Amino acid sequence: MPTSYTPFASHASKGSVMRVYYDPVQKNHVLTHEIISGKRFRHHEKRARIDVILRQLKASGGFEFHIPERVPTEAILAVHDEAYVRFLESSSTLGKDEVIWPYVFPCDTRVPVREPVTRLTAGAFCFDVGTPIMADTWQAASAAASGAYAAAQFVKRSGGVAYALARPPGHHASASMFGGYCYLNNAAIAARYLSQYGHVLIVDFDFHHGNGTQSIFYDRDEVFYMSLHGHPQLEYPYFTGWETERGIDDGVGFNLNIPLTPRTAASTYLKHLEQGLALAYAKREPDFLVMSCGFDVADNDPLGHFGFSPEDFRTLGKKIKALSKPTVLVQEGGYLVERLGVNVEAFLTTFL
Ligand code: OKP
Ligand code: ZN
Repeated sequence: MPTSYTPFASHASKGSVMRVYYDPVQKNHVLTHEIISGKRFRHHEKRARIDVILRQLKASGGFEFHIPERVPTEAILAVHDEAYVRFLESSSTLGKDEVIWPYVFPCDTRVPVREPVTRLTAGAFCFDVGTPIMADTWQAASAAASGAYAAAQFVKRSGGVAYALARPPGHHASASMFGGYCYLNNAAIAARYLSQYGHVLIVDFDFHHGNGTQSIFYDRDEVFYMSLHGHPQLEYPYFTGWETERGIDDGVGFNLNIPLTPRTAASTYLKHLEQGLALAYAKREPDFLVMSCGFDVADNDPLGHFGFSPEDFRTLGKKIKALSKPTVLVQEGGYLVERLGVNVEAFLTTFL
């Protein structure tokens, strides 16, 4: 059982209380900068994102904070390749100022990647240049995955709703690739765990397509992956997220992409969400929901442009709550630090 470290009993609402899974070590992962199309930016995936969410939820009341137990290695290996996980793990021996930051990738080499993958050949496990690995990265990423896993366990045994304050995020990480600020796929780890007990529907509302989650479940039918996102013709991660991507082998029909044009209004977005849910339910009603919660759909987010207000996040939350399924809410993106706390609060409080 996870340990409760701050009950906040005095603020707790009289109604239900939501469990929040978070480990303070998730703040030790500190990213300095990133290069986007040759330009240098302060890194968008700031540790302050965690502070503002925690502060807002603590002030709001109605939340109970738990440090998750360590996720079993088997639960990580149910989603990720062993060599990849071993590589990430080994990065914790980096020195304080060392960083693994791939910039060369083995595309079209016509020769196999030499094993084992080293710090210099980490491009074998990576697909972009915005996702460096530091000494504390593995500890933070595995703690985020632990939160998603603990939330899934709680939801399985209670039938309720829980939130994993996952940072670093996860939906871009595939079985053997880090990228898009993601190392371990937190939502996929939760979904894979729940899929032992029933059918799972992942709803990914992050502004970016969850290429990693799609890839992990692409040839399987136990987990249906559905995503709404900025159209990949114009938006990261560019190579995936088209509506023509429907799954392969046993997974055909269990992958649904809803790419939306720039500046789609929240009201239009929410109609597409309803249509998507109807299609997913027509295929099969799920026993569990896993939500990849990206708050970069918020108005003025530096990396997204769907213009969601706190009220729109409430509408979104109500639609999901109305499905009345055991639900794991997993934090993904959201980079407008000034508004992230209120947006997360607006969304989560609809479930109380
Ligand atoms: C992570 B998550 C935009 C460059 C974006 C990476 C974005 C990663 C997003 N021009 N670089 O919130 O889905
Ligand atoms: Zn995103």
